[in-house]
Amino acid sequence: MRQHKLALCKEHYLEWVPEQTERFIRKYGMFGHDDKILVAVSGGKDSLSLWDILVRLGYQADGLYIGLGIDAGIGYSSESHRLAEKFANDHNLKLQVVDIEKEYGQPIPVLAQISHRGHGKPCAVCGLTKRHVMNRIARDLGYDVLATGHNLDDEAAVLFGNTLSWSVEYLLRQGPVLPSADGLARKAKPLCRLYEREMTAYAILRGIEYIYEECPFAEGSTSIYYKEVLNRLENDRPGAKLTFYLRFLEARQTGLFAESKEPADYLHPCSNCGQATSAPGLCSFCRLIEKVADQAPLVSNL
Ligand code: Q46
Ligand code: ZN
Repeated sequence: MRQHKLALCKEHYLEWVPEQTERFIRKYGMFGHDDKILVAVSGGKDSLSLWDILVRLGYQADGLYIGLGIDAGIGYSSESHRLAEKFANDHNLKLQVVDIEKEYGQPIPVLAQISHRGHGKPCAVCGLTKRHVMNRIARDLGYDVLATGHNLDDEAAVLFGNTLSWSVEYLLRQGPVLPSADGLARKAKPLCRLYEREMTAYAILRGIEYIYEECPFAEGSTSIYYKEVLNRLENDRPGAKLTFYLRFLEARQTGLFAESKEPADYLHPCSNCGQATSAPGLCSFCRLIEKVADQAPLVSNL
């Protein structure tokens, strides 16, 4: 690990990653051993490794798998579901499963087609749906905190995008932990300071079976492009990515965006599901589902 000027053998590496994670959990006040944690698992290396690490650290962590219904010729969702179930069974852990098609009538690609009238990628609708479901399950089943496997590369790419456009509203919401607000669970990203490469090494060394393929719709995305740009920078200046992220957190803490509105100032509960939304009335997810219901007769032709 050039950025830390550190080289470890397998045995010590597998101790180092959980130790670092525990340090970040405490440093950012993410959760404690009495909290009930729901880990969002996609079947990928980061989320399964996070679940593995939390359990090894003695936290009470259940998993949540959301079946998106994305096949794209490679059976992406069914394979990721199989791996999430396998991990849960092998470790005797509880996995909550939500199947979008069963719950909302259509899989993500169809919901997206309805929403976009057939144009564009499904990612916006997918992200919106995942956020809604994660919040709903965490709240309805009494979890204190929702943990996601975002690593440093993910966080730095989002930060890079938000900084390029100076999206203060989004910058304000980015951090290792987001406190709970009305209808929204507390969110934590315990891997936010670990490089993607470090997480891949952890998953492989721990023998975790995970889905190697990215979601087929991720191809060509802006976030992958930003990750490539940041990797070039990191290659020339080891540690650049980490410094970029950490300096942002420091700047935020010292009130760089102090004059901006705090999110709590402009959030209202959705009149249907109760989750926080920026506009009065229905949240974006409930508006989407309303639209899907209106167009139900047309859907069978898609
Ligand atoms: S948003 Fe888009 Fe991802 Fe959903 S459709 Fe696939 S790439 S899974 S993180
Ligand atoms: Zn709603």
